Amino acid sequence: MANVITKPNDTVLEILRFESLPSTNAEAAKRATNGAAEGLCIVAAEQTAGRGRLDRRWVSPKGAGLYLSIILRPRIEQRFWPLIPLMTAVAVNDALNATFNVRTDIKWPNDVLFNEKKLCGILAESVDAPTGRAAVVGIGINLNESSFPIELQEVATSVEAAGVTPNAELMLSSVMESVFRWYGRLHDPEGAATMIAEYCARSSYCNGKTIRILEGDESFIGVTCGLEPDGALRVEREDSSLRIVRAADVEHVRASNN
Ligand code: BT5
Repeated sequence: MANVITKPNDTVLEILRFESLPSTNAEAAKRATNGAAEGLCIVAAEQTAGRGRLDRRWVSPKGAGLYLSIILRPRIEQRFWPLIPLMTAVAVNDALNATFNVRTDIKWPNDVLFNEKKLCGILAESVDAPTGRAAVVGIGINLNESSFPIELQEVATSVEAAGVTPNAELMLSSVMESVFRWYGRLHDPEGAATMIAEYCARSSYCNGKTIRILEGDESFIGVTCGLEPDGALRVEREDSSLRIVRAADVEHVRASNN
């Protein structure tokens, strides 16, 4: 695939709103398959089957969160497509900071955390359509915690809990503006390297963090030492060997010096 064909400056953004959907990602993927253009954004007030990674569930009650999915048709090399969810996490991080003064961390690969709890989850999926390959980027941002089930209370947080009166419309426009600004930068000649640097400037997980990595049935502890050019996490194990982690869950291991 060619490096960069055009910069996506002229993308037309369109928002389609639904009262209820099983999943905005599923709806966006269906429309991408049917040829929907880049820039279409599906928003639902609730999701009845919100999806996380690895078929996990995203709790999406009515009025408690912003649930949206954006169709992208990236003109970057295929090997850099894994940077799209990382780019989205940077964009959400910046939108929360600029519009609401909420400062967040990014847990690799793409959980947006406030006070070490998850405020936003991101799910990027690729869709092979007759009109070419598309990416669907799903973003779930908790606005309040009024309907959190008990199992989320310790691990999740919300914009409201961060001290801000949540305004879903302002959040939506701010997130979309930020996503397309960073998406444009990803298409710059040095866009992939810029993305890695900007991600690491916002994520405490990139360097020097002791973490447990859960990769399928395997689990090991190591210290992070940067990202590969495609966003994979470099982890040094206790025996000093280096592991490149591409698809895994990560947990912070609290050590006295970390
Ligand atoms: C994610 O998966 O974090 C990706 C979530 C993406 C959700 C958006 S909403 C719009 C779009 N449409 C969809 O159908 N999905 C996307 P993962 O890293 O696998 O995390 C899932 C885990 O997060 C679950 O197993 C729970 O432990 C936890 N979780 C579920 N709902 C949550 C919530 N509302 N807030 C915080 N954590 C949650």
